[in-house]
Amino acid sequence: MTDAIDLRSDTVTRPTAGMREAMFKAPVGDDVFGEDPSVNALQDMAADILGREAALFVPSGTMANQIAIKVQTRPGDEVIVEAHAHPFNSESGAGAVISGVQFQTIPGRRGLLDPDRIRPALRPDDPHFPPSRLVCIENTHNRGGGSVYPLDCVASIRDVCQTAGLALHMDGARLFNACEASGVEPRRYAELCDTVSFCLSKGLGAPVGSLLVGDRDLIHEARRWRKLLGGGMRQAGILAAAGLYALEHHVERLAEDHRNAKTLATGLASLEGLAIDLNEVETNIVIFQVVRPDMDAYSLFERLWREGVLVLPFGPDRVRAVTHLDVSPADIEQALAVFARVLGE
Ligand code: TLP
Repeated sequence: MTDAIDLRSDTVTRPTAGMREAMFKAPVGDDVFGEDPSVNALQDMAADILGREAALFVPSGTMANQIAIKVQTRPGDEVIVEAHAHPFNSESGAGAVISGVQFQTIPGRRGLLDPDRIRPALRPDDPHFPPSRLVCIENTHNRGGGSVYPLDCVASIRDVCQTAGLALHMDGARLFNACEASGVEPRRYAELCDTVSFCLSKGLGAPVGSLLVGDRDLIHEARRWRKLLGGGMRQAGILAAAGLYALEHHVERLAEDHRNAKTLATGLASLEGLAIDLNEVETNIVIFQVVRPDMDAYSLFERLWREGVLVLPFGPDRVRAVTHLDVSPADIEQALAVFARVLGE
């Protein structure tokens, strides 16, 4: 459906002409030998933006999260996450397969963990229990509706981790959305975490790739695990060039996506049969409820699909719509007209 208004995810963006040109011209080498100048430049830039020693370019956000878990745990350890966290729910059980860890989930508010609920969840040093080793937080939180972690909340989580000797990983797949919305610089979040991952292939508009950022020794170890998992890429500079372009050209424009999300949410709120709290729309993710006896998330999704508006059911009565680089204000108006038509039927 090439003419559709695709609000399923910000992963669907296609590289712009400028990005394709940068990819075309990219100097390349063999990155498994550490010789790809574009990959090295991207890793340096990522480390610099986040104010950390080193960064590693990996094929996906999933691999970044899983390597972060791998290098900061031992088999049998426990990883504490919010109940709707991506690594627990949407990474094919990789934590169990790759790292042999188990997850302890804590319900959060819109996906955000409350530091006061982490403390009692920590395991005492007792042979019955798995050692608590790592906390993973998600910023923005996907299933929480693009919610943003306040910096002081991350600082409090950091304090809990430090006191108990746990590491802290931030799944920042949409870190730059969080920063745009909160006005917090990426490095302020990053200085509180042991590792941070972020994706180039979501709102930033690159076709492929994520970064894992942290201390030099940890990233050195991460490089070995990337190879072991089959993520060692050769002339990956073609992809890294897209990432460099994205970091240079597509960060500030995320504000546009956030404005479009607000417009979409405001329009949806005025439609009979949908429920949404506008205060909860902080970034580019809009999650709303279908509250009609004759329709659920799946039937609404199907009707919209037939009319060329693509969204994602997130459960029987919840739907997600995500704004991004390939969605204009005019697309939002058009999508709202389709929603009104479909709901009025
Ligand atoms: N999320 C995808 C789907 O898996 C749901 C999406 O469309 O939002 N962390 C977070 C918070 C994510 O939202 C995602 C992808 C990932 C990690 C994984 O990234 P990829 O898809 O690059 O492995």
